[in-house]
Amino acid sequence: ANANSAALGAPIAGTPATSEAAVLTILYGSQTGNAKAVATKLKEQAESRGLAAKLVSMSDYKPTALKKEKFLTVVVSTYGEGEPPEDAETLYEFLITKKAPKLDGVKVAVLGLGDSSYEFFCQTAKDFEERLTKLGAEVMYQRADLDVDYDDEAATWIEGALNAFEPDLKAQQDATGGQVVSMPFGTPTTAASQYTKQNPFAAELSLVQKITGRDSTKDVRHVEISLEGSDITYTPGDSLGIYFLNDEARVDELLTQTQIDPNSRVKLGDEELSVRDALIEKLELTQSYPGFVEKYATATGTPELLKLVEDKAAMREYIEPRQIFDVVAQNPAKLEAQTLVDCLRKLQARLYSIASSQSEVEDEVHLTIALVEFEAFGTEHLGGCSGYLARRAQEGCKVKVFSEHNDNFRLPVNDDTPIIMVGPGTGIAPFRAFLQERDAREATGKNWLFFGNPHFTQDFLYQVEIQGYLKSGLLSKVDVAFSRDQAEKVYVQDKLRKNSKEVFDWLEAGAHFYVCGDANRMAKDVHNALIDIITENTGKSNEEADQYLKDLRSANRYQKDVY
Ligand code: 2AM
Repeated sequence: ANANSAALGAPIAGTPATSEAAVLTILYGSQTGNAKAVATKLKEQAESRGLAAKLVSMSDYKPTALKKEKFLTVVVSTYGEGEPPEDAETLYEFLITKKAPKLDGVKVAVLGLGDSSYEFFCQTAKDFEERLTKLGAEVMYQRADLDVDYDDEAATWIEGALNAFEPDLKAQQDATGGQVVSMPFGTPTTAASQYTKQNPFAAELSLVQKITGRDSTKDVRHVEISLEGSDITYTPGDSLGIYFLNDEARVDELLTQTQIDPNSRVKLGDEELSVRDALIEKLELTQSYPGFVEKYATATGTPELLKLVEDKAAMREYIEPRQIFDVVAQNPAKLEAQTLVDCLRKLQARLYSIASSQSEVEDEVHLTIALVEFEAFGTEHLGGCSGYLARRAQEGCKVKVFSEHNDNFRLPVNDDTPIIMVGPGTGIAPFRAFLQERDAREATGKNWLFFGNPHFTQDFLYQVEIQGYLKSGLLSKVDVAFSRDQAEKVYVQDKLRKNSKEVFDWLEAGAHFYVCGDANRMAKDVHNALIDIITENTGKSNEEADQYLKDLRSANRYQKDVY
């Protein structure tokens, strides 16, 4: 629940209501809402010091307004292979065009959010800082690149940055009459819950049901969780964060490999607990990342691991197939309990796109989760959260959850607006939520679903529901791509291309276009199919088609929830 106090309403294109200079402008570019949440905290902290602050999404920001800024902070995440989040793209590119203004006299500070298990960690933040300074801006406070476990460091950075900005900002404010600008921000879409990422709700896990067939190559689970007893609400398009427990058997092996007494007490922040409990409940042990290898290498003095620290490419290759469990198992060494704990980072909640609408399921929340399962070093490996839910958790047990709002993935406000949904694999999840919602609202807008998976008989997720919606007329059209049911692969983008004219007609009629699922290949291929569809139907060039899609995006009519 982080989007509540942020600027959800009218675009405020960079022109403050009162004095231009005496405002701290906070620009954020956020894919999943994390950067937005941190930016919102920065604004609140600034205002609690009596500093005027303005929070603006980069997607609502007129790039030419930059030249009017005096005090600027940028909070931006990095996504995929070092790319900016979508809402940051336009500004990001503008900064290296000839139109970008001189920024002499502008004071900036940049905060990056990222995931150090990716190669281009916080690249977008680095680029923003570099581009802004090239234009003449002066760095007021040192950039920080925050990893997934960012809460504490974000708070420290905010404090440091505000200390740096405060004297000049106060002086300007006094010089210009001392008004504190308060912007009329839009109303939040969902009420804030007392349960958050930091304070999750212990919810009952009601159902975990396999929905792929016996002979499927995949194990996909339909999961139902009860929110009864909490004040958690969600909107279709939102995600649910889940904390999971690590595999006890593997934790015990790890304790043996490091010769640590399971009952040793360790400190984690303000908490004291047994090392075994810490490893099961509180620390990341599946997703490996360079920071761990580096700390573990130093703590154990393992030469082969120390070599990796110098060689980024080798490090990537090493980490890729290994969970943290594997790194330890292959490099066993006697350690103090606290030393091991200090090598690890806090377990991060996993976020899943919600597959239900509260207008249909009330205080339940449904998810569609693929079990991450692979063979490595002669043993079966499971993903942290999906392995917990599919294999270890019992129905009826409690799981800690919170809802995460995502205003970048929303049904049209207008119920008669048509929508096109492209959701292969577990990408179907938010569209099940959309359909439930539109059904409950008796929305009259047409709904078109593109779904894909390997085999019709094994992998048609929610087949009965989808066919029911077709019959009732809620779904106007469904196109399926069962990739391996014939000699040639068929994917959702092929189905889009096959329906080129009609897809284009829907877009021209005002349809919103949604994509959910794999970011690396599928979403890119779907994007390219859209480009082709536009060029084919209009005679536009590729560049013009690209602009057509950019315009769709600015109008919030092209939205992605990809991972
Ligand atoms: P495949 O595994 O048979 O190649 C959900 O994972 C579905 O998405 C599967 O049918 C999978 O096909 C398909 N898929 C794989 N790569 C894709 C891509 N680049 N674009 C669209 N769908 C893809």
